[in-house]
Amino acid sequence: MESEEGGMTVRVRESRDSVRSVAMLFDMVFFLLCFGFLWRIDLGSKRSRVADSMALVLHAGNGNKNAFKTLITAEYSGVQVELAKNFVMGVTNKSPEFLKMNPIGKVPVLETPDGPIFESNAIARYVARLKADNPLYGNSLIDYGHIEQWIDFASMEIDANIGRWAYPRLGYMPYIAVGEEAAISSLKRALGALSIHLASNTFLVGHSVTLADIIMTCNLYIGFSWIFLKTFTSEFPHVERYFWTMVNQPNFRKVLGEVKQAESVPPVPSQKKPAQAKEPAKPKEAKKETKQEPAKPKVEQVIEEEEEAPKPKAKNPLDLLPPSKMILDDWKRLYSNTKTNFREVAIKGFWDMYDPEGYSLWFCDYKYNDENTVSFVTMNKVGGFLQRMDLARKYAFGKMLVIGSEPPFKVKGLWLFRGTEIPKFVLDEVYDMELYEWTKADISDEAQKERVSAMIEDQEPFEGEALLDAKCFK
Ligand SMILES: N[C@@H](CCC(=O)N[C@@H](CS)C(=O)NCC(=O)O)C(=O)O
Repeated sequence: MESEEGGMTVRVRESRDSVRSVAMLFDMVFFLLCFGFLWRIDLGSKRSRVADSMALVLHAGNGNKNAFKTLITAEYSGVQVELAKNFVMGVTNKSPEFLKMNPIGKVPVLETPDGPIFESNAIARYVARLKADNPLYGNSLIDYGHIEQWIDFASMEIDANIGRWAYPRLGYMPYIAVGEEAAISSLKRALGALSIHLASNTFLVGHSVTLADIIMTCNLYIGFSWIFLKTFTSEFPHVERYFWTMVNQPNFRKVLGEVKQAESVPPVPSQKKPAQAKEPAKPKEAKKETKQEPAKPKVEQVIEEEEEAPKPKAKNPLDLLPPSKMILDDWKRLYSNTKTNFREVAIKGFWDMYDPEGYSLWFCDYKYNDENTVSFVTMNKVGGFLQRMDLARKYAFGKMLVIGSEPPFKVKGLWLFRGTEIPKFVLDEVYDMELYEWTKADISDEAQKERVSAMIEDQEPFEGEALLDAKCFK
């Protein structure tokens, strides 16, 4: 009996347990359905709240290929995105407000009602997802997988190798011949594979533009615009066909405008390598003989920002100033030709020629010296500034000193400008000007006059410190 009872008890308990399990299962299914439904509503309403809100603000300069990814995605997705107003590369992205959005200080960053997002691919993905069932993400799970596959390929195999080839030539990294060779060889391997895929596919995935095409095209854009000559791309005919088809799609054209292929590869910049930079300064004579670097292409458009320096206007207001007894070219010639007794010949000659009514002297002091932690990056930064000053060559002479034997290095300079003020077109068009504190030299003050002489001469030690580099703009 007992055992039967026991058996009965067990059976009853088993059947009660199974009823409870079924009930729990129902509860769970019900809960999941409700919760999932609510979650979907929540995501849907968030999506529409963000998509319907005012335009999302994208922080980047005009012409940044990483920002293009988002702007093109927004065109395809019907999402409003606008570039932050008054963004100045190198200034805005170093501000405390910007660093709160992206601690690494790089652009682009997208501001959303739910907080900022950095990393250009992540931003483009987010904008694509603001449109429910966006065709930019394909029509199936496998499409989605392939889209992500090509996005990674575009970043790791294409963009990274274009960067390793182009950026040293554009002055953003030290140039190392074997590094360039390796980058070109990896790039050829990737473009070869891409060309084979595109031989039988108009788009990377499926039969219409996807996010993968947008990211791939923006990455190829830097290559085609700066470094891929026709002789190089003709080895990859399907990539050529693909690229030109994509950049001519209306939504791409709206953002990229007309795209032109590079006609020459930027020359290798004649830069000091980091290792050489630590060597003691060379004797003055040797320094003076150093030729001015050949004009390099304007690189801001590629990495930083893209604020292209407009060409000098035909009639510069400085040409309308009363004639000066100081002939700038005479001074530049004296500077270049003085090989010995620099103080007695060139510096004395400078003060004999100097006309404070027709010219002015300015000290500049870099505002962010604590960021100058890497010698060659600091020197490249100064080199970039001098390239951008190219438009003032007829009206200016400058010396830029990189000071210190240990990081952070200080950057200080001296500039001679035509006119008694810093020319307006220089302030307007050379964004680096804002990165420096400018003080007019008062040459009635002997100490300031001596400082001018010391800077022209690259006197070392300068203000008690060694010189890492001295660049001349003439
Ligand atoms: N992986 C990042 C790269 C961002 C990046 O390198 N941005 C450059 C401009 S295109 C920049 O902000 N450079 C400034 C710096 O390095 O301080 C992305 O895709 O957003």
